[in-house]
Amino acid sequence: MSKLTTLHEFIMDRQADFPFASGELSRLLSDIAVAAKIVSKDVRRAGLTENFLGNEGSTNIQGEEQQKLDVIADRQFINMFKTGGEVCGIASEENDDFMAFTSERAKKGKYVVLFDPLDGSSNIDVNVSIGSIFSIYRRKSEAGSEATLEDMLQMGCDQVAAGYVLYGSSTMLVYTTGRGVNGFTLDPSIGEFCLSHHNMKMPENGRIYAMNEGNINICEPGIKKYVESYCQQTLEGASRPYSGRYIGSLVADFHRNLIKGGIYIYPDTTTDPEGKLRLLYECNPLAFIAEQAGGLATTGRERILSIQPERLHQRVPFFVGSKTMVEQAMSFLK
Ligand code: AFP
Repeated sequence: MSKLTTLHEFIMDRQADFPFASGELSRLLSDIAVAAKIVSKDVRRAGLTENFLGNEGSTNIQGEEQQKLDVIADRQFINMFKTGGEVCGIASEENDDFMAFTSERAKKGKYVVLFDPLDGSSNIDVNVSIGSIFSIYRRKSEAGSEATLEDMLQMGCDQVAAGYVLYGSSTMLVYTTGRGVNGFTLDPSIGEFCLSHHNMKMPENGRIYAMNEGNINICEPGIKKYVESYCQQTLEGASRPYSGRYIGSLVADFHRNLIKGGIYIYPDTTTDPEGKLRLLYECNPLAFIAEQAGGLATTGRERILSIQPERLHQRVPFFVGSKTMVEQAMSFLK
């Protein structure tokens, strides 16, 4: 029987890749894993207690109804970051503004974290996979001072690490620090994330497309053409038609495509002219992982990781997945 590598061991081994690292990033990643285990425990019990299911009765900055678990997960992650000492400030999809931590210890923290505590939360009540997504940057402001908006509005290519936790048929944590992508499955019997997907690579091509096709007539004609006359075209030898698969939970759709090959599209529409997904909490972290795994992530026209963010809750169109498929989809927009 081969020896299990726990996430903690893996993080410690990888610390040697960064010769001048002081261990803060390693501790931060370990803190995220602990918060993820606590959220996973709550998600797994969601149907059993009224405290976890249903609306919180509030809306977030984007006017979306907050679910009870959205709020619980948000508090859990914030609490972990606030007390860990590595993070000077955070921005969360669930909160209007960013949060600069005020304790002397936190003000010395090197990092900021931007995150979506529970993505796909409209799926919670129906027991469909959901996820948490995080993105870590080195602060721009001086250590010892409070975090600033400039710390939060950094380009995706400056991410130090990014990852997601998928609460699916098992709970998985997938992350990158810019040296490949690795996936860890939570073994509930020992309460540890264990290395299960080493050096993940997204197949260069695939035959799955994921899109909310209810929007097909309100997005630009090139997308309709790509879906109807390319993805759905019957072409022997070209593995078409593709299979349409849409969970409506970005982390789950992305994870499936990462493993099997595929494309996920959330374009701009006449009702959402900037698209629906948020650059800082959803697109940048998944774009970093996609590129590290050999895939591509664009707005349909430009690389996601090269966008200079202007606002915390900025939205962008999102095309992410297998390289050949994303390039093909983009060619319909030209
Ligand atoms: P919710 O968190 O509100 O369920 O939104 C999920 C999400 O941001 C992303 O995870 C999905 O892929 C996408 O939105 C689904 O959006 P549509 O319901 O418009 O297809």
